Amino acid sequence: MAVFEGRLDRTKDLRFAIVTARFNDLITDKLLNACKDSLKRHGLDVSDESEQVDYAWVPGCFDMPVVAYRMALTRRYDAIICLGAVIKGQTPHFDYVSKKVSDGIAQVMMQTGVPVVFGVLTTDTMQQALERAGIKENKGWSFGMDAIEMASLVKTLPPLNLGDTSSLMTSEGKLLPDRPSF
Ligand code: INI
Repeated sequence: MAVFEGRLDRTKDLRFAIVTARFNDLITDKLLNACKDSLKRHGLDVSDESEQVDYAWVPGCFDMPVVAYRMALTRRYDAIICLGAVIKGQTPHFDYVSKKVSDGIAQVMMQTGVPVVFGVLTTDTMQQALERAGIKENKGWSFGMDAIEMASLVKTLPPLNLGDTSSLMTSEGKLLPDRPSF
């Protein structure tokens, strides 16, 4: 029997990209700060000179999947963390944005094999978002830990058996993902 699980205490060789939405930056700045704090306290270098963590900014959550996809295709990162906040307003916009970002991020993960943390708050009110971004708790902290756990878990899984899908591989044996359909 084999049991596979991620570890939180071996972060020296991990690399992450954090993609943050500027929309609702009152919330996303707080998520990012807590996420960086969590990575730092688990031993990662999050400084401006860091070789371990890179940062990308997108206008809003809807724009995240394409940037996460490009980051994943670089094969530079063990996990990607997407941070955003979609807050319900008077129009159905919330539903379009929240569905697209959740579906898009799931697709990026499945089509590239790179873990992508869904660090997007979806709330009815700004108050609920604030409660999850610092007033009661800060989910940014756990999004950082989720990234470490998933990156570490994927590294421990048995090697891929690609069978007759070798046409999907590069000459180095890496999987070539299909184009995403989002
Ligand atoms: N983007 C968000 O990140 N959160 C929101 O709540 C939001 N709402 O409600 O409109 C939002 N919209 C912008 C969208 O993500 C894109 O940036 C924009 O449509 C340009 O592609």
